[in-house]
Amino acid sequence: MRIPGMTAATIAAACGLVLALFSGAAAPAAPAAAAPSTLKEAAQTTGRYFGGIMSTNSLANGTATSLAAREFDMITPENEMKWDTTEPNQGDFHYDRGDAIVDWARSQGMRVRGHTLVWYSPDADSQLPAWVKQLPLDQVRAAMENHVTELVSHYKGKLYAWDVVNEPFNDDGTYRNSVFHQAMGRDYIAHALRAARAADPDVKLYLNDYGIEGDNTAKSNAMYDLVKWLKDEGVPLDGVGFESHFQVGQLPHGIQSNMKRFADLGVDVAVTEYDNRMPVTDPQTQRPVNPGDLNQQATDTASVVSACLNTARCVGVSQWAVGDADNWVPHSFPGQGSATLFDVGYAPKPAYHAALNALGGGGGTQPQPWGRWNTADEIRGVNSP
Ligand code: 9MR
Repeated sequence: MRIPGMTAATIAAACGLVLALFSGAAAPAAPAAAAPSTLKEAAQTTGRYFGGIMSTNSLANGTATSLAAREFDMITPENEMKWDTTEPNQGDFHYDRGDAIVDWARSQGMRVRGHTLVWYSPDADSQLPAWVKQLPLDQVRAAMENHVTELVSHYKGKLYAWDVVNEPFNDDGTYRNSVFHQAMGRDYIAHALRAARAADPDVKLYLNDYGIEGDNTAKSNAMYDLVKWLKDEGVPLDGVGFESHFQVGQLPHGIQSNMKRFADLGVDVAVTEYDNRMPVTDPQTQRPVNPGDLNQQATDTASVVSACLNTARCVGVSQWAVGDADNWVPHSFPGQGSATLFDVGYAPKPAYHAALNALGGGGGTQPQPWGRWNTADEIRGVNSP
């Protein structure tokens, strides 16, 4: 029978293909690879990382460091690279705390996000030393560029990324009235990025902020306009970090579409400081919590991870803790806590399994019996990594 449009050669080729497929199907099946059972391994199968933070305190806690090394492949120093630690007095640089975290992370084969070079927050503990805030305005640019140059040079070749400018915006999308903005207007951001690039040609340069995770809010639009302006001006900028400090059941609208519109400007995007808080009665144990909140936290976490997975230029997700025991939320939001993937005893919570499953992994340590409140010691006994 003649098949219209097919020559003898194409028929022969098609038969060969059928034979090849058939013989392939008959060959012994390769053993199925087990699903990765840690966050970092699961993330790696998608070409991404899963990260957390490390602090000087947690570095001395073997449970925290072994859990972090097992689950994370990206580390952000929590406070140890901030201006008050690294240059408490002008020209007086200190790297010991940051170095200890970088050396530990690298010895575990983890990468490091540097955090953060230029940050002013109106909160009292914004970690910008008084001497910077008190400089005559015509000296601010030189001091800022010197700080950036010194830190980026010190860590040159050792970091994956730097949060060069942190939290430049107020919630209404106006620029924060920092000494940097007073001295240079929004140009301070371009100057900081250029100084960072001059000091290390390879490290990824990020802007990082909270409240910019939703699509089309005043603040996310302000960041979008800033990124567009910087790209149009040819200023070096590689990525935007969405901090993602959330409350259970209240994810901002349009996380994924927001990631995509930033990525379409030609930058990487990342979830840099994820946590998801809920009401807790006791700040010490961060219990009791409503089991419904834990399940909602798991659902929210899967949504955040999936938004990243569905965005080609989303490079990874980091949570702002090793676990609940070292997370900032109970200190800053009285009555709130239990915001991370691991409880105060570093046992995995439903949100951990939700993240692992969303990344295509499985297994891992089983969830705790959340119907009753285990003590931290019980959990440690059951789950020490
Ligand atoms: O977790 C950090 C906390 O220990 C510090 O006291 C605080 C200082 O302002 O900074 C916290 O980390 C912040 C991060 O550096 C930037 N984004 C918001 C984080 C939580 O406040």
